[in-house]
Amino acid sequence: MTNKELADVFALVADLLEIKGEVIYKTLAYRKAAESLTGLGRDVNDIWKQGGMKALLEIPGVGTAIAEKIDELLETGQLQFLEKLKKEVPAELAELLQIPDLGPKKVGMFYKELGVLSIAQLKEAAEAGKLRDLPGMGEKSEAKILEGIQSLGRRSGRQPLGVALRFAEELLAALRALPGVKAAEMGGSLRRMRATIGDIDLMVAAEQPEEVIRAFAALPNVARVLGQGTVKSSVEFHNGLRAQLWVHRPERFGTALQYATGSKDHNVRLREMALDKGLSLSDQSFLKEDGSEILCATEEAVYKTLGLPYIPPELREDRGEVQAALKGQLPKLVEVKDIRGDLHMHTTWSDGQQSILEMAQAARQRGYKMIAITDHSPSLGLVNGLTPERLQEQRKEIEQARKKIGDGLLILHGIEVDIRADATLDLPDETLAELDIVIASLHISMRQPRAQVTERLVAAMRNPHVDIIGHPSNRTLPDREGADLDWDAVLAAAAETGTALEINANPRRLDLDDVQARRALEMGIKLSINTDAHHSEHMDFLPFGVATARRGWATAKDVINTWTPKQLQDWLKG
Ligand code: DGT
Ligand code: CA
Ligand code: ZN
Repeated sequence: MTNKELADVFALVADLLEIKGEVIYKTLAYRKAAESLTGLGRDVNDIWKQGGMKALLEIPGVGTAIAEKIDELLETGQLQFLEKLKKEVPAELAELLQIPDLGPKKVGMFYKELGVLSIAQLKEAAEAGKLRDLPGMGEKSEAKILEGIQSLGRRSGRQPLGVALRFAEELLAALRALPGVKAAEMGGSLRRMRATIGDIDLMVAAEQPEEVIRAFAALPNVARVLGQGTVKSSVEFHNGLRAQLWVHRPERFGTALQYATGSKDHNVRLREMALDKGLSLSDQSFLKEDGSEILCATEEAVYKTLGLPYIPPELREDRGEVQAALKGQLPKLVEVKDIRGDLHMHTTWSDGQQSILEMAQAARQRGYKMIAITDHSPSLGLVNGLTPERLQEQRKEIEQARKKIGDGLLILHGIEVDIRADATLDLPDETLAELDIVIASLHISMRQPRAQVTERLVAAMRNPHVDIIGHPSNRTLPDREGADLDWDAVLAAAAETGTALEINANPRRLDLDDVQARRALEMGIKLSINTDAHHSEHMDFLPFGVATARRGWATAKDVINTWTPKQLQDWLKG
């Protein structure tokens, strides 16, 4: 069994236990084990063969009970505990948990009351109006389930950028360490920093491709080889990700990397330009009409041959970048080093994990000049939201942190105020007026009809105290769609009120997305790239937000986080 298959068994156990009605904490160990196995860099089979039970216990998140179960699974391919559980709770039911917003309690109830065993049966029951009369249900929740089932049909099978990028970096490090490897880079959507990734494309420059191909297939976390040629290999890893590797000779690496980076539409555009010059562009070279080749070792050389300046990968989507390059009008894109501060973060005052001082110290260590502490407002039932009274208390702690940190870091006292379902904000105006910075965000009732949910954002922007809209669509990657917003109306209101729109850098969000960010910039709207850190380590999310802004053609001056503290404070006052 692969790591992924083991992880799937434990995830199934957890799901079935929950449907059966076990308390959550009993299922947590299984969830943790599943997560740990998925992220593990080594093959569990090897660990088990070399060190047995004792070695299994050294895997993070694996205790005695789980280690025994892994041992049994690897020994027999079966788990008695799961087989018994399946007799009590049909395993098919776990599939129903994929429906967004449908929890195990309801799944269990639909089974017991109506005998529903599959998504198809649930759909039938919902369409026949049989769910609405069950306890805790109604017409609305029945409609929501139908909607959820429809959204399942749209699932992409893609991975969030953050997951794939971290993994690909490890692969590159392994490839670069191989003898004879002159260069190793990622290509494809990963290099273009798309928000989600279909598969990982890797490019290596080496004289001896066979050796690289062989070593790649033998990497410890490869689950199976899907295809292998002399210069190309395609594999699936234990975590379920797939990767393609191409090996090219160093003198052809430029054309190869350019080709594999794409996008396909960008490549088509370049190929047309080449043809106009009597050249045929491939991943190998430019082929002249007389049969001779122009070789490019670098991408710069590829673009130069076409009479173009270098085009950054994030722009290569055929959204006008080639035309802009021809006119010498490519934007000078914002970079990570331009960012002077993070303006959205949480502390132990609400659902964050560290104190104000700890977050401030971490920010200073990163060389930031400014941060904003923006905990949640009260209406989010699940967190310890800040009432006006607690905000007063928090102000004192902010003052103390300012004294300890000194002048090098501007600490703004802010809030992430919830936009309620009725379009009002979750704190009174006089409270918001006292704060240095206000982010307003949608968290609840985001499935309201378009006009209603749009009006909530517009109303928030019309409030004179609101400076930024946080994660505007409230999507989560890879597959939970955001609110059904009328973007024309949202952007018009942002432009009119001078409200900045956030690009939330959390790789599960990347919200605004690149397309809306570009539209916003064309309308003169400012962007704010923030990590929404709930722990200082989350400040590491910044590059994902910057990449999304770059894909939206943002320059440094478009992003309020690149401004000086003085500029930012003037803007906040204005
Ligand atoms: P993904 O994997 O779905 O996230 O998206 P990409 O962009 O990584 O696409 P993928 O993996 O299918 O192909 C990698 C690159 O190979 C792509 O960005 C451009 C290049 N490519 C693939 N198919 C074609 C093609 O038919 N024509 C040209 N010119 N390039 C292609
Ligand atoms: Ca790809
Ligand atoms: Zn937040």
